[in-house]
Amino acid sequence: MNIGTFTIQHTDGAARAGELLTAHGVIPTPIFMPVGTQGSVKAVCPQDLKDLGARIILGNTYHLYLRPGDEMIARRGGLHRFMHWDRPILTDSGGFQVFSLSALRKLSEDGVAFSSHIDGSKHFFTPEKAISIQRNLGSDIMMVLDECVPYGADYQYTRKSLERTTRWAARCRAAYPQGGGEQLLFGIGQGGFFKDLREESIRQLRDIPFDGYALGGLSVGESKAEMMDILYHSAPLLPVEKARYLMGVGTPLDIVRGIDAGIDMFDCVLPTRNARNGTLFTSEGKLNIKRAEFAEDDSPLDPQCSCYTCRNFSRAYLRHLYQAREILSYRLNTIHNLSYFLSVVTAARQAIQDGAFQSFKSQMESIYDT
Ligand code: PRF
Ligand code: ZN
Repeated sequence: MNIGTFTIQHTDGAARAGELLTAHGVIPTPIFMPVGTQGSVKAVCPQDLKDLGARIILGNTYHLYLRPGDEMIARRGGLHRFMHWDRPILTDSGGFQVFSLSALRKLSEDGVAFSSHIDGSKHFFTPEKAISIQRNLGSDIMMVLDECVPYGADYQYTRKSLERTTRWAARCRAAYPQGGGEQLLFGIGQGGFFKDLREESIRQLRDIPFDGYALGGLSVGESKAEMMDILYHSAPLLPVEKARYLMGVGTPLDIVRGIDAGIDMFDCVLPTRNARNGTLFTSEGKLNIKRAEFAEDDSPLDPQCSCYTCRNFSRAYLRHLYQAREILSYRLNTIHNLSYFLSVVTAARQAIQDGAFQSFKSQMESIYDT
């Protein structure tokens, strides 16, 4: 089979169990992608990620371009070799990070000018530049440069913005024509919180041949109800035969609902970031390891979990590490949270195969309320 081939093996309602073929191997879907912004999934080694069963990780164009530089990484054989990770990598295009991290950004038809959050130096991203950086990084899946419209943007602004995002997507595709190499390129739908604009964005993007299609602009400050409304409205409009990716989402329940809406791929900093502040996701819900009630609790963090952390350490020990600000706290907590998020998508995949996805979803809704 060719790189880029997406096959759907089972469906259960709108939920799909499939496989996406990339240059560094097959990704089973639904999938959760741990975030490795700067060429490292914080607090864990590539070997840990393999032991956890991670199949693909995410890297960021914006960060790696600024430091250490995409050309520096290219001279070392690309991001896989540089960070010693031989499974697939997806890179975000930089657009979203420019808007969330950099100061003094200025948008024009040609691209976005911004200053570095590290040293204030000035830079300019165009769609072509975003592709050239991701080519240097050598990611398996590249994302088009887009504008993630801020929450609360009005109708006119959102319409103008999504049209420009489509033109940028076409320029990204032209800079890297389909079949131009071993890397895949995904389009990104925007349109804010207006259903007709979401429809328009996807309709325009569908005319450009991408290897997969993402929904951007969600989880940007809106209520859960608003996000779900747009998600369930938009996901079915994405091409059915291509991989679908919900960017930067979300909680375990958001992911399960995303799968229910027909999404295949997810990424979020939640498991890794929350691990470092002591918030742990378990088969019994969310738990904060700081709490006094765990001071002498000798039970495993999650009795249902078979990760390295849960097999070997008590809640009392994990609380102690957290209180003492030991580096190992970050590592053990991250191993568990990633293991949990990966187990959720694995269980969802199995439930889809078994035709039991709705009962799986109900079970998740009984554990988590958001
Ligand atoms: N666009 C890009 N990356 C993203 C987003 C987006 O809209 C989001 C929104 N949740 C997260 N990451 N390029
Ligand atoms: Zn665990």
